[in-house]
Amino acid sequence: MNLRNLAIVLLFSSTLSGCFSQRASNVVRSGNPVFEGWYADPEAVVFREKYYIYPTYSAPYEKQVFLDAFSSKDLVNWEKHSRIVDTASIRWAKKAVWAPSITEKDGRYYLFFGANDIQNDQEHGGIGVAVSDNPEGPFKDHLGKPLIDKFHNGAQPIDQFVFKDKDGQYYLIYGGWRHCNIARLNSDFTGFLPFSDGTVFKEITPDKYVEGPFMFIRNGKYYFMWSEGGWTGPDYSVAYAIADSPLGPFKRAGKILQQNSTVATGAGHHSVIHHSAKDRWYMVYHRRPLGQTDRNHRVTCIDEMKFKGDSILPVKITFEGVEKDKL
Ligand code: FUB
Repeated sequence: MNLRNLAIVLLFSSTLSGCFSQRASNVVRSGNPVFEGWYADPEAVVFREKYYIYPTYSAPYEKQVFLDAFSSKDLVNWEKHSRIVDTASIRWAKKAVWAPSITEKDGRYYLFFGANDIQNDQEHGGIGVAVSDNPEGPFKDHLGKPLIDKFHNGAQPIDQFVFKDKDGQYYLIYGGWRHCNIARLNSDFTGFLPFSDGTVFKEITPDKYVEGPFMFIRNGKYYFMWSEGGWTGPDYSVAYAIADSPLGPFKRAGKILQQNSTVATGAGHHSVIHHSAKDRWYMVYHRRPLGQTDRNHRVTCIDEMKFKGDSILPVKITFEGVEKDKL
């Protein structure tokens, strides 16, 4: 185990007589960040009894030409899987390979990503999809071209999240530039199925939305989460809404992840994992270490996420991270 990740928690307990005694208990925790390197936009998932994190390699756009992944059996010890996909195999992607989102379908793994940071419909790029038989790659281009290469409803085609609904329908929820769309994926992820009113891209943008959408279901309700503020600055943060349908409407319930002046700034672009057997929830996100201003100095962290009734409580960001939690 990496010594950096060993946080020794000293528990002080008082005796009945009022005297203090010191009881040392070794609690192994992940530490934050959970692995070394500048990595942002982490998507955490569980595949084959292992936790995986798929982050953006945080660097100048021209150097963002590959994705690494990380796996762990316990949230504490992480193994790096280098270059699970790169622009040599995704020929249309030239730079800014961002914000992976992955799902398993029929034994294959589909990795959605943004590339090229297109600024208008004349530029080439957008959201692509790569496929592999192994969550650790290597991934190959599924289409040989982007899946979404145009702006719809004002949404820049970046920051995709692939969501599987209760009925088995897969959706792509995505969008930068303060607009968020949802679209129904077809069965082989080569395109989209229109909604009953004939539209393909439905806008579901909540108040203050900027980018980085994420969705999960709990107790039958749809929790929609997103990033607010600017990712290059300290105010980047995460808020959420709850609805009865993946299409919303989503009324902003409040902020649940943000900077802490004693821990880190720019905490945002997150994902959530649920250890269902223990009903533990984890927020996996990036943040900027205190005193750092380089926009790319973003590191991947995990802290526990708790609920009160249906509401999500504000997440306490820590240096210690989370306790060892085997699947
Ligand atoms: O990492 C590149 C971009 O930064 C992402 O697409 C945004 O969400 C922001 O985190």
